[in-house]
Amino acid sequence: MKCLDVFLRLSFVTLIALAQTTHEYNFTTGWVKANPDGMHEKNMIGFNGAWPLPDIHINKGDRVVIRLTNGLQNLKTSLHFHGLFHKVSEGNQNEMDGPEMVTQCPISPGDTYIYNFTVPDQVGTFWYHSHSGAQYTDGMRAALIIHDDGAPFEYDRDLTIQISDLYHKPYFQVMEEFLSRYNPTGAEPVPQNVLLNNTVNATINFEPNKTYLLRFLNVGNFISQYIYMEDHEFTVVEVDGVYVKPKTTNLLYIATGQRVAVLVHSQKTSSRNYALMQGMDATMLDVITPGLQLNRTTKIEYDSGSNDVSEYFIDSYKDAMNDFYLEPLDKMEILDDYDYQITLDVKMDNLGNGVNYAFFNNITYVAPKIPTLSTVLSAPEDLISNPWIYGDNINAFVLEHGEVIELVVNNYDDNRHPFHMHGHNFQIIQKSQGFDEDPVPYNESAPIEAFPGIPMRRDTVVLEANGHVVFRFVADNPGVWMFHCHVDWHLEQGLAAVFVEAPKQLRAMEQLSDNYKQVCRNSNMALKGNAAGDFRDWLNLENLPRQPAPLPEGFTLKGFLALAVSVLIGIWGLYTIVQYGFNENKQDDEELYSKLKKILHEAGQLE
Ligand SMILES: *[C@@H]1O[C@H](CO)[C@@H](O)[C@H](O)[C@H]1NC(C)=O
Ligand SMILES: *[C@@H]1O[C@H](CO)[C@@H](O)[C@H](O)[C@H]1NC(C)=O
Ligand SMILES: *[C@@H]1O[C@H](CO)[C@@H](O)[C@H](O)[C@H]1NC(C)=O
Ligand SMILES: *[C@@H]1O[C@H](CO)[C@@H](O)[C@H](O)[C@H]1NC(C)=O
Ligand SMILES: *[C@@H]1O[C@H](CO)[C@@H](O)[C@H](O)[C@H]1NC(C)=O
Ligand SMILES: *[C@@H]1O[C@H](CO)[C@@H](O)[C@H](O)[C@H]1NC(C)=O
Ligand SMILES: *[C@@H]1O[C@H](CO)[C@@H](O)[C@H](O)[C@H]1NC(C)=O
Ligand SMILES: *[C@@H]1O[C@H](CO)[C@@H](O)[C@H](O)[C@H]1NC(C)=O
Ligand SMILES: [Cu+2]
Repeated sequence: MKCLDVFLRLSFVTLIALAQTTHEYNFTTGWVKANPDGMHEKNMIGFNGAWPLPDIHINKGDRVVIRLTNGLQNLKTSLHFHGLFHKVSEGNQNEMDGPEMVTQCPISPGDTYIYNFTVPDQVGTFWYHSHSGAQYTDGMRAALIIHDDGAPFEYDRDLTIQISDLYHKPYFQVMEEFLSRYNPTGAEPVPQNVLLNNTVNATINFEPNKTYLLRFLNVGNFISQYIYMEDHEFTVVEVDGVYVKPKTTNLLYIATGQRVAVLVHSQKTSSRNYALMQGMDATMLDVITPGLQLNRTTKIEYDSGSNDVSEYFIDSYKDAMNDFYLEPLDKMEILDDYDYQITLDVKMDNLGNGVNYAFFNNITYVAPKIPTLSTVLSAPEDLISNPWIYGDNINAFVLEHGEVIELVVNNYDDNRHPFHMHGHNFQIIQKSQGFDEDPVPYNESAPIEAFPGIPMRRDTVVLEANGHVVFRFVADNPGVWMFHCHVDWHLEQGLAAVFVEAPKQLRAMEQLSDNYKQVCRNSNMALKGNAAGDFRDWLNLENLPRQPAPLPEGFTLKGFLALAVSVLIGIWGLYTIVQYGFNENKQDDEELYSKLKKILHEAGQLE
């Protein structure tokens, strides 16, 4: 990795003499052997032969140029800059956002995509990661820190700390086993470990009587983590790139995609070491596999001579800081009412192939034939605001420029989901607790809590089990922006929507680069057309890629298979299960189900 610092001309747009530094990187992806937890060697996705990937440190106003060459032999790739706005009104381009099939074509093996953008108005803790499949699970991710000379707090040292989960198998294999009819309940893969800074034996050095800025980022795929430290208090000062009124706490809860920066004042004098703890949110696990270590200890080293630290436990996780009660330092008030309300109901269920999918409003996201951005930029003027052309299975919503959007997300699932919005952060105006039994959707006539006068804003927010959240934001950033669960397994199950924001304004300002077009050509994707790739009949979605058909009426696969399996084990033993179609190659689904049904009829278990 090399970084060229090039001073560009004075900015004549703002008429202020601003020296802009360009940080230039040439990265080639490739598999790198690693053993992150000391228990299992596996291939991780590195850049230029090295893993972990480098953190990127820049200053407010700088330019970043990354030439990303795909050196993986048979996988496509992409890079997303999590939390950045890429405002076209500031000279940026929507095509720099990264998610494949949304704002770019996937980068084919051997091809290069140039990410080239500035960060005019954002500071704080961000990160970058692949946005192709669940690829970043295998390490294609690192921090992106935008330093700010004018930060509203002081500290002696600044440390970036990634936390993540680790799967021993390659991500595509874990995904195949997960999205399978042999996993009809959709039980998420249980990670083998959690890491801190991509290892299990990081040491953090502290000097006495100093103030540290610790930037925690959860760059994992799935599991949320609690963070706490023996005999040290956290003062939260920044969350997802938003400065907040300082708030002290002993316990942080950080879901995947989220960032929390805290000030920690070290002990006045000290001759011993302390424990920094990571705790898995075990409520997200369907099963706690034997031997799974839920807590991990990292040494805060004051005195390198003294012994290792021992685990340090707290009584309960109940008192974790609740981001709903944070307040942005800029005191931006709640957006007055809304112009357009969008409600998304989250549900998990099986489709006819027996696989468990995730749904917003009964629709599971299936990527279109060409990136949605290509559709926006090639559509006939009179159809550009018609959500139909973007496909009826990507949950497309067209937002008019300047509208206040209210986004209601109701959870009809009993797991937590950290929802992430591209291109924006949003005000959190309602955030319910979790519920064990019946889902509690948002009731506009009876909000569970008074709206906050100065709501917290961030780009990734946890939706609690069976609960709801309500967000507001202004559609002032023309672009195609994805809204999705940041549990990558859930994203792969289809838990995503796409906001086509101010398409007319976008088209007036966005010019697809030659590089964008080249990458599309090399992945055999047309540059014009609707979601089905049709540019003759724009309303025809016949060739749209689709999810499998639903299960027949009254037929819940989950219950059915559970019953079938238990009955079969009871009657014929495990051998029979193998005989009766749990043999991927020999049976198609219809056959499998009719056989199972027949067996159950005979056993008198099903009328
Ligand atoms: C990156 O690659 C480009 C194009 O191949 C080359 O011109 C440039 O010098 C390289 N930059 C660095 C920092 O290696
Ligand atoms: C932990 O650190 C030791 C000493 O630096 C090193 O030899 C070992 O490989 C590390 N283990 C892991 C799992 O990183
Ligand atoms: C990056 O964008 C700037 C501004 O449009 C342009 O001047 C520069 O040539 C671009 N760099 C690359 C490597 O494309
Ligand atoms: C974590 O790793 C990054 C490099 O990836 C390094 O810059 C940082 O200092 C490390 N953090 C700690 C606390 O050691
Ligand atoms: C700690 O630091 C503060 C400010 O730098 C200083 O005033 C104080 O004397 C220090 N205390 C000790 C015990 O070193
Ligand atoms: C993990 O940490 C939590 C919180 O400190 C504690 O309650 C729990 O007992 C620990 N679990 C294990 C298995 O050590
Ligand atoms: C989803 O499907 C269910 C059952 O068919 C139906 O009751 C419900 O209204 C649908 N929800 C939406 C938002 O379309
Ligand atoms: C919503 O709240 C209003 C006012 O309390 C109540 O009358 C109504 O029944 C509630 N609606 C639902 C669906 O619970
Ligand atoms: Cu989720």
